[in-house]
This record gives sequence, C-alpha cells and structure tokens, in this order.
Amino acid sequence: MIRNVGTCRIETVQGDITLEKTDAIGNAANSMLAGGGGVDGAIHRAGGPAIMAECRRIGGCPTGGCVVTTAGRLKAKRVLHMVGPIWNGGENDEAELLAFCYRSALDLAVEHGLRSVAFPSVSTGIYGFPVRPAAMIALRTIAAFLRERSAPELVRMVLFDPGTRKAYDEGLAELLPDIAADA
Ligand code: AR6
Repeated sequence: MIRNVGTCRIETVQGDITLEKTDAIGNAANSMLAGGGGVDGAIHRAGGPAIMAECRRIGGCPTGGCVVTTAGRLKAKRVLHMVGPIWNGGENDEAELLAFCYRSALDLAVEHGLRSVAFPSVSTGIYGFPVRPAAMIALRTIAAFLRERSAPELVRMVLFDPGTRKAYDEGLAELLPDIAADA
C-alpha cells in the first residue's frame, strides 16, 4: 500500500528488510546494542562484523532512542538501530517510547541526509508489543514527522509476515483514508 504525505511517501510491503536498497534500514535493537534474534540477528548476519564493531564502540542506547552505524555488506548505506520498549502491560510508557524510537530514527535520517528509509515493525516480535496498536503508533509518528519536515522522501515499512503486513495496511488506510493511491 502507498500513501502520500505532502511530497513524501509511506509504503507497506511484506519482505526481508536485509534486502532493501533504501539509503537506510531500521533495526529492532536492544539497549546494549548487543545483537540478538529476530531482525537484529538477520541484519548482523547479512551485514557482517563491521556493524557490531561500530555498535561496540557506541556502547549502548536508551530505550526510545536510536543510533546510526554503517550497514557493512548490506545494500543500504546505514543502519538505524532503534531500541523499542519491551511490552509490559501497556501502562509503562510503552506507547511513548515506541513513538520516540521512530522519531529518533527519522531525526537521524534527516541529519545524515538519508532520503529513503525502511523500517521493521519494532517491538512486535520478541519484545511482545501487540501489533495493531504498534502499527498505529509507528504510522502516526511517521506521518506527523513527514508532514512537519517534508523528509525523508520515502519511508517503507517492511513487514516480515502476512499478519503484521495486514495490521500496517489497515492502520495506514485508517490513518490516511482520503488519498486514493493504493498499490
Ligand atoms: N525483515 C523484516 N522484519 C523482520 C525480519 C527481517 N529479516 N526478521 C524478523 N522480522 P524482533 P523486537 C520482524 O523480535 O520485538 C532481538 O533479540 C519480526 O517478525 O526482531 O523489537 C533484539 O536484539 C517482527 O515483526 O524485534 C532485541 O533484544 C519484527 O521484525 C529484541 O529482539 C520485530 O521483531 C527486540 O525485539
């Protein structure tokens, strides 16, 4: 699905984010930047040791934040390591922290001149954030940022499984219902 926000675009696709050719890809990292399973494991495997070497130099990142590194052997130029919250019932600032990590990633993308960014569905795997609310938070935060800053030109949500893709498609249609630019 595609929606325009001013001169920018939000897309939802199903796929493997390690294959993306966008200027940057997002990673669902942990606050130690220590690597792990899920999309984090896939990115480090595909990108090679240069990414972890830079993560070690940086040392860590608070929940809700983001740091940028090389993308090693990946086609993307940079990895935006986003530290999403661990779901703990919903009364522990999970929503705010999830919004912060997308905003931090977009701020860094603009600062580094990255014109296209692919994001995974942060926190909705091992960290257990329910997918539907996570999708709305991600999409609302991204749309607000694009409206305000008119950059990056493209934000592509790369969703790994059909259920997650469906949640983001429904969320995007609900959030931006009036623009008939489906694909
Ligand atoms: N491309 C796109 N999305 C993917 C890929 C991929 N190659 N692989 C998995 N996903 P998760 P979290 C999806 O668990 O919940 C790690 O150990 C996955 O299906 O990767 O934020 C970190 O080190 C799900 O929809 O991230 C942290 O400790 C989404 O990516 C912790 O997990 C996020 O799932 C972070 O947990």
